[in-house]
Amino acid sequence: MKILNNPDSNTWEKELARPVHKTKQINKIVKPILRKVKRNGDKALIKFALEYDHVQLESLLVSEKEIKSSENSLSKELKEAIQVAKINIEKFHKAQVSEDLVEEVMPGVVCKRNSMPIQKVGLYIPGGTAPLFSTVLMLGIPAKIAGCKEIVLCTPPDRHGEIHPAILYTADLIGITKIIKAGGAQAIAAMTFGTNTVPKVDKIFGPGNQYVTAAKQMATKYGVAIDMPAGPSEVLVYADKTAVPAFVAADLLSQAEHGVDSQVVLVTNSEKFAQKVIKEIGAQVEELPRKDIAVKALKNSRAVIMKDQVQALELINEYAPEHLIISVENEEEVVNSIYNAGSIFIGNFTPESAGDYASGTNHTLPTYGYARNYSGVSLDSFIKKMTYQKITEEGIKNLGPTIEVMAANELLEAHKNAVTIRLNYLKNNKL
Ligand code: HSO
Ligand code: ZN
Repeated sequence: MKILNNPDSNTWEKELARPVHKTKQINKIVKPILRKVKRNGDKALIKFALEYDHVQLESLLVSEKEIKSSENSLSKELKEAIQVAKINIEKFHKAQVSEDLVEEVMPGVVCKRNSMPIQKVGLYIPGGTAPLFSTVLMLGIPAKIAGCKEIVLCTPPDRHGEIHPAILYTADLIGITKIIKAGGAQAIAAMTFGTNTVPKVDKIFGPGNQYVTAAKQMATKYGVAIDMPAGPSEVLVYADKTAVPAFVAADLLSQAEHGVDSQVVLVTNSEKFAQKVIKEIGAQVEELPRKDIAVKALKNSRAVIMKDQVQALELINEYAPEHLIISVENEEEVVNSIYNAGSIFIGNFTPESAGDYASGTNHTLPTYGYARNYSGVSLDSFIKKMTYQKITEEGIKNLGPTIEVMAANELLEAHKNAVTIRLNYLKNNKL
């Protein structure tokens, strides 16, 4: 972990740059995958499963029997933990349901706004080295609360053609039954274009590797929405001497273990504290099963010593971390000064893992500095707002002249006429 000592603000961008991806090369691989799935549907998915997941699939759709038997493969302890997490995530996301609104803006002119669920959504759950069943909760629960009509979940099979039982159990627990054995860019393509087995969806959610991310970007060209441009996990910890170095080290490592391209950052006002954290990281990382990944991620990572608090906060807001842990004496003042972060974790006893799994907030958050202009996934991500209006005779008399003047001045006579014809009718009682 490189130490930066009071870096000048014009070096921040360069010194804290996230690892870059070779998007051109990736797009070159992903484009033909989309094309093949569009053309050959299920057949292409089965072929890609053989090529990338090394399995000959009999069926793309996970059977009811497979779903039900997942329960027997999990410990009671894990099932109970998933249930507790589910309850908390449900509580926090149900609290996000907002009232429809109605406003009579002038006599006889009533405007309304309602929430409507996005009808068909696709959830992508990556396979690979960690079975992210927690992401099934984070995406499936708000989709259910929103009332999405069709929810399809795509996740890659293992070499035996099986899906991790915790993913199946969690999906079943929240009532998702359409689970497809498809991973990578081909899964995104299937949900974009539709195949015999996979429905075409309106919006695609979920994390994934660079190929998945590239495919999601391409999906937007075909009228499919996506949750956000996703990148590798990251955390920034802002800590002073009131923080516990071992806790800070553990939090930094918790994101470093996600992937070699993850980035973790410590910002602190004391070099002595930074040294203590670095020493702790050295000790704790040795014990981790994913040590190799974490060590590589730490190479992209920085400890920034910032004596001046105003500058430190400026740096944090400019970096716009996906996760921000604030463990300082004047926590309230600091929390209130942050305007760019995906999700904030406050105090010594709030590890980021809490939000990753079970406290209730969503863990699908903007990375790569997108916290400047994107929110994390929430109930709103599964909803669109529709507006309505009803104008009475009195209403059109009240509002009509305003519309007529505006339309005439935009030189749009037909617009004006749509009002004038009605006002004349009301005046003369005939057309
Ligand atoms: N920190 C990850 C979410 C996650 N962590 C899932 C563990 N499991 C993305 O923000
Ligand atoms: Zn995590």
